[in-house]
Amino acid sequence: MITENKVITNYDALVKAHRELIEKKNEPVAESNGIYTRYKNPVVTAAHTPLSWRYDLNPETNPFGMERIGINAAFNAGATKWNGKYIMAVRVEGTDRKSFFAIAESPNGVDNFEFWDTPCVIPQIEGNPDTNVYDMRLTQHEDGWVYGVFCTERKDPNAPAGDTSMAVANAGIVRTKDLINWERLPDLVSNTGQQRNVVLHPEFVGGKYAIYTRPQDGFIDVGSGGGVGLGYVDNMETPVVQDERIICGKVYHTIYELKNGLGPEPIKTEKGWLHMAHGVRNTAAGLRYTLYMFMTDLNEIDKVIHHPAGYFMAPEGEERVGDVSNVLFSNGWIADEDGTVFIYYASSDTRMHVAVSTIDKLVDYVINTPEDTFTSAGSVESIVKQVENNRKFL
Ligand code: M1P
Repeated sequence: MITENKVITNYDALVKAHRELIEKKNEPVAESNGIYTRYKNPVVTAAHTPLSWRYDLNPETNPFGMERIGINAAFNAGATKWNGKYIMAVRVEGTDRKSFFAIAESPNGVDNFEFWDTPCVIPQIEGNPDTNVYDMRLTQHEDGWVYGVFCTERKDPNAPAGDTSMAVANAGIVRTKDLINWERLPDLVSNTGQQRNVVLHPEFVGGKYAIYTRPQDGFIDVGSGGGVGLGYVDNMETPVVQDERIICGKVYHTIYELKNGLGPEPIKTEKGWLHMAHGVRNTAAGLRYTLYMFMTDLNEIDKVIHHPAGYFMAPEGEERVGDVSNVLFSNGWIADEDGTVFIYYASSDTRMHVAVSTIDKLVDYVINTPEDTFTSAGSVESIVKQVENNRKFL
């Protein structure tokens, strides 16, 4: 079982397959709606994680060349451009159900994503360790730090004896200057219940940090909470949210009727702040998560000025199936200097994909797509109006 180079026997084959996967060229698929272009292959999967995370390479302690630490999924990644590279802070989930963060980088944003050597080491809050962490949003703030805001999950201290599933979700916060050394700050303090999908705005607003929230009554159900909220924090060392209010709420019979949550940090454009969020509706087959967009005013960031009807992206084909099927979720995108936007999205809580658009296209989409009228008659009216306008072009 011992090869000449003294590593497990199947190592060379594993390395070859791993390199082929990472270096596989990605290509755009035929554009369907003119708004964005999906790429064919997932950009990061569990199989992209380094072999050294998974295999003990010592033939004496691993004579059968077995995988020792299993990785289940790689999804819900934050993203940013860093030293000219396209960076994702990926939510990697082990077979032990625990998620953690790991940085993967690509030279071009669409393929060749390779994980850094080791996962991110996130310092713990003394006396209150995280049980599980996930869905980091990266924000390069104008204060000079890169912040990572993520969900920290712990067992609910009020769970009745014997209940081993009740949990509490809140926003954990770290910051870094190199994406390697992370400083842990206190968890967010808000007065509106549990929090998930919390995102830091990249600029100061009136001298304060602005933070998008998603208050919820329970761990899964948002209850009377819910909606994309916005509040303000004086300093990140004592992150107490003030003046939190909902700027984009749940609405009956929409794709965000059950819950919603902001995706990545917003992109600043000449026309306003571009936002992407996920909306959740109920169906006979369970929850369906799709992505939608809206725009807020450049100065009054709590004012939604454009909100196209319906979803922007929904699960298609193989994206529809995974650990939690019928889910698209995005918490990372990168806007390049030339206006190209790389939209990183996860499908069904399993793997990462990319779709590419431009700021001009997304702004046009957000401003010129008809808004929701919230009734079937209103939807028909929007179509009839477009047909009438089209007559002179036919
Ligand atoms: O399973 C779908 C998503 O569910 C949660 O999102 P939300 O709080 O909006 O329901 C998160 O756990 C997310 O990670 C997951 O992708």
